[in-house]
This record gives sequence, C-alpha cells and structure tokens, in this order.
Amino acid sequence: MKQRLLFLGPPGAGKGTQAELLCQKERLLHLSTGDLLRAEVAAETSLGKQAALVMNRGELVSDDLVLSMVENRLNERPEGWLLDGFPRNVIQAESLEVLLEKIDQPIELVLFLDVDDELLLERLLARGRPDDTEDVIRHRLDVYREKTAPLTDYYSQRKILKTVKADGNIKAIQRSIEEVLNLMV
Ligand code: B4P
Repeated sequence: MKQRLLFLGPPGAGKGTQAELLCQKERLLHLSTGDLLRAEVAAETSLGKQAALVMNRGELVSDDLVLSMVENRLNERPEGWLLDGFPRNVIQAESLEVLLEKIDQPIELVLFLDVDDELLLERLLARGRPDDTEDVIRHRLDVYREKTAPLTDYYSQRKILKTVKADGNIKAIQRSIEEVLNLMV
C-alpha cells in the first residue's frame, strides 16, 4: 500500500475520522495540523493562545507556524505518514513539496473527500467544538473554497489525486478509501 498519503477536503469531511482509522490499521504516522494546534491550545502555550484566537474565528493559522510544526515531525523521517488538514493553501503545498524533495519522500497519493455543504454543517454542529458554531463554520467553508479548494487542481495536475465520495456512514467511507488504496498498489 502507498505509505505517503494526504487527505484533502472541506472542514467536517471526515479527514480526521478516516485518517485515524487508516493510520491505526496501516501503522502510519497520523500528522494532523488541527490536532497539533489543539494540543498547543490545551497546553496554553503562547503559540496555542495565538492559535486559539485564529481558529475560533474560522481563519487559517499562519503558514510559518504550521509549516514548522510539520517540518519538525517529517524531519524525523517516519516510515509512512498521512497528512490530515495540511496543506491548506497553495503556499503550504509549495513549501511541503520543497521539504519532501529535500528528504526524498514525495507524496504518493492525495485522497479528496468530497461532501456537500449542508451535510458538513450538520456534522460540525453535532460535533460542537469551540470553532463549530454556525457562523464560524460558514466562514470556514468560505475560507476553504477560496484557499484550500484550489489544491484539488494543484494535485490533479501532478496526477496523484483521487476523489472519494464521503457522504455515507463512517464504515462505508472507510471501505471506499480502502478500495481506492487497494487499486493503487
Ligand atoms: P481541522 O482540525 O483540520 O478540522 P476540520 O477540517 O474541521 O475537520 P475534519 O475534516 O478532520 O472532520 P472530522 O473527521 O473531525 O481544522 C481545525 C482548524 O485548525 C482550522 O479551521 C484552522 O483554523 C486550523 N488549522 C488546521 N490545519 C491548518 C493548516 N494547515 N493551516 C492553517 N490552519 C490550520 O469530522 C467532523 C465531524 O463529523 C466529527 O464530529 C465526526 O465524528 C463526524 N463525522 C465524520 N465522518 C462522518 C460520517 N461519515 N457520518 C457522520 N458523521 C461523521
């Protein structure tokens, strides 16, 4: 199976949910910038305090900050990894490409989890994190469309993008993801 993966998709698409399942099964490192940032917030570090303000508005945290978090972990050269929620804009994608070239570990496959907006809103409202109020979610969706959605073209041009319809239940989506991965062996 491919060992260097990336999950792309709108907020609430289930990137974190599916990444956790796949990483447990395949023993990949789950690298979630959302989780790393929330850990900083919970530890009340100065970075976390800065990040919380931005996250609770539904904006993206600064590129330098997330890039250095990811770089630290990838420089440890884990055997296999899954990036979840990163990159979130073209600048992050370009910086990641340079970093991965340097360590000679290019991305093998990008999976785009495709879900309609109304379902995203429903899932996130049910989750109820501090950044899951209706206004903030709608803003996150706007930010996603403007900044993150162009990455589907970015990776499609590199011929490493596959789309998975992610509007079923968790098990069904897990099966669809595994089918794509098995086809790509
Ligand atoms: P993230 O932590 O990445 O979270 P997300 O996009 O909101 O959620 P995800 O798609 O992982 O959905 P999940 O599985 O949890 O980002 C949060 C914030 O961090 C960003 O807004 C930003 O401020 C900051 N950030 C993160 N990375 C950044 C970066 N690279 N650059 C700048 N800023 C960054 O699923 C959502 C809910 O749906 C859950 O409750 C789940 O249980 C449920 N669910 C999942 N699949 C389901 C299904 N099939 N059916 C029903 N419910 C389902």
